[in-house]
Amino acid sequence: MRPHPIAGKHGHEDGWTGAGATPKCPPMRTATLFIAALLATPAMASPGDLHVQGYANAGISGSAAYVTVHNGGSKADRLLGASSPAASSVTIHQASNAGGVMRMRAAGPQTLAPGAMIAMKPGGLHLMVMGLKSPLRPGARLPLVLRFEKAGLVRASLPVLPPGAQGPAAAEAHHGH
Ligand SMILES: [Cu+2]
Repeated sequence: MRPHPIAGKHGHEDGWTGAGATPKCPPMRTATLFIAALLATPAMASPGDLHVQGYANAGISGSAAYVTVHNGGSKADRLLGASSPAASSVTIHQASNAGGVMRMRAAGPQTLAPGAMIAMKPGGLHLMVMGLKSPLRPGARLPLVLRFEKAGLVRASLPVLPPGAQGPAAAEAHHGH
């Protein structure tokens, strides 16, 4: 996916439509992931070593979610992708500021060494949530499924914060297992 410049701030807040940035994610694949998520048992996902926290921004048709994943186990893992039953697609994105112009692009799998952490934050790594089936209001929760190479599917429920809010410390994700 080619970089798409976003003038000024990173525009994931209310009103952002995602025009021109439709990810290549066939509906079939999303459906398959969702079904897999429903069938996964806690034993299959074995998320015990992966600790997920985070939050999502409020949004109308699209939003951004920010999670931190700490690997408390002794084996490396990789975050391969994500999905949500509340959205048509969730893509790992990387934002960067080049000469005052905020850009973002699809990021590949994120390696997670033992003891290490994937730390998403505004202006950096984030999850692009597109095609919300209903608007995300502050106070609601966004169901999220993270797909790992070794641990499999790890579910979380992210609190939805007002646009522009930051503060994963005040918004611990509740594991959905
Ligand atoms: Cu993005």
